[in-house]
Amino acid sequence: MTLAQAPVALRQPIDGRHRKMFVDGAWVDARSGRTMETRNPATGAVIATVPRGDRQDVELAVAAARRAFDGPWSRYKPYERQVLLLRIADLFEKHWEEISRSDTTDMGMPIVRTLANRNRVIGMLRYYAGMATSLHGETVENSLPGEIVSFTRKEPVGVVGAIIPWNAPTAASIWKIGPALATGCTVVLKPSEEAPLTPLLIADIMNEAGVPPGVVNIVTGTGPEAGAALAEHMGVDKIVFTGSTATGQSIVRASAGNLKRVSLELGGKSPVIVCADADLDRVVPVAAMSVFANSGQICIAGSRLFVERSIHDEFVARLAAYAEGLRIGDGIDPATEIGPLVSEKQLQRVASYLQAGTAEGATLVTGGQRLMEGALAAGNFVAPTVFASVSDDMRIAREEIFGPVISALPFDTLDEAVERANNTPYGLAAGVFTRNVATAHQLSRKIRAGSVWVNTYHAIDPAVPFGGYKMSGYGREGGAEHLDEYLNTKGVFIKID
Ligand code: TXE
Repeated sequence: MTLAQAPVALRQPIDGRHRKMFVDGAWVDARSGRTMETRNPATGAVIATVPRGDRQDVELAVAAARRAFDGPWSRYKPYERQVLLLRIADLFEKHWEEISRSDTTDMGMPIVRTLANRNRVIGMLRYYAGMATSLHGETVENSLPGEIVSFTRKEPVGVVGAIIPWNAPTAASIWKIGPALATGCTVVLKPSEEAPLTPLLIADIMNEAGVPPGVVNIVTGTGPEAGAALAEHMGVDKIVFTGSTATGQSIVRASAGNLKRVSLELGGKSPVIVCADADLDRVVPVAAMSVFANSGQICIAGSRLFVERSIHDEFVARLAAYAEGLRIGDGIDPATEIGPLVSEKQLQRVASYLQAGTAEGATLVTGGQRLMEGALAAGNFVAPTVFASVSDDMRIAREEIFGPVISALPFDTLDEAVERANNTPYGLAAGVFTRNVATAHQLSRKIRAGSVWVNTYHAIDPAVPFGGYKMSGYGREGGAEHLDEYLNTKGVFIKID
């Protein structure tokens, strides 16, 4: 058994504001020499430049990943991969504050939230570490003539291309890199151009932990350049993607060249159903934060809020009061509950939905505008917004906004609520609030979504599969199914008579 190489402490070289990307165990610039800027969305300030990698850089990274996969990494035993993952988890613990600050300054998520994600992310790493030594095939009884032993083997799929969004860079990176390391795959990860800095910090940690060169590569660049090159690449065996449904569709098309495996975690328009018997004191904050957390930039945002008609008006009034009490500002301030949107582009997108809501006849109960007072004017801040009198056919009730906008929709019967909740091309998540255990069971069965939360929201655990129905994607992250996404099953027959 070759022991995992000893940890090295090699910190990423930072030249002024410039960072490099990580390919084949080295910090490099794009072959073209081009760079791109990343900004702090709370202040508008450019905080760093990173390489604008493209097809040539993807080529080099995939080649490095292939060499590592075929070479030294293939000799790592499950136990050694486990040790490595546990070491990475320990280093995440050590560097957690730095990681949290990086996410907050690069994409705006409040520091209270980035810090609080610690156990979830480190828990994922330790879960994958545990799974690394639990991978196994099966012996299978066959009906063939003669004596033939048959069994299955689980083998790593190979080089994994991971394309991630900006709304949760740390968790998204680990949900891709963790299972790859556990199963013996190698990775080329392309962060979002809106938030590339934490994935580069994660490369630093991988390096510090002693991950061999070429096993984890980070190529920064844009979607149409670096992302598309990765999705099309004939040397990539699998693409794992989190992002918009439209980009997911283009990735599926791009993957056809070599029929690489694809798993997709895409957008959502998740329903939250509040029954009249629910405990409103508890439900209002949960329903509000199911959307407003991370300023609505969450794939599982419960943005269609179905409220039983008898409590609708009171619920909406309480929700608006809660929204108005939230502290909005630069996420680096520990008192901030709501940070900015990630970019000017996202701000424009959300603003267009705010206009559409009013234009299509919804009632604006609170919010509805960009915040421009004092220091907020420099950033991309939008007031937490509640629309009432929304009908199912309005754009704000149908399309993913990815902003702090709740559409409240009254309902009369549970059957009607379920039918309307399911009347969407998406199926990522749903929430149900009720004190009736039969209702809880019935609705959690009938809702067509990959996760259903009853009397809670946002519960995500590394041991429980997470992913979409319908146009929210396919494949699961979390649980044993997650590792299967990174494994091929081989059938072996050995004639012994
Ligand atoms: O997403 P994209 P964007 C939704 C959300 C948001 C909208 C647009 O509604 O408002 O998408 O955000 C890379 N080939 N979600 O433009 O384009 C891109 O560089 C290969 C929901 O940021 O999906 C980035 O790394 N890759 C979502 C990643 O894809 C391509 C999270 C995601 O970008 C590519 C993010 C291409 N042709 C946005 N084009 C969620 N489900 O959580 C882009 N990329």
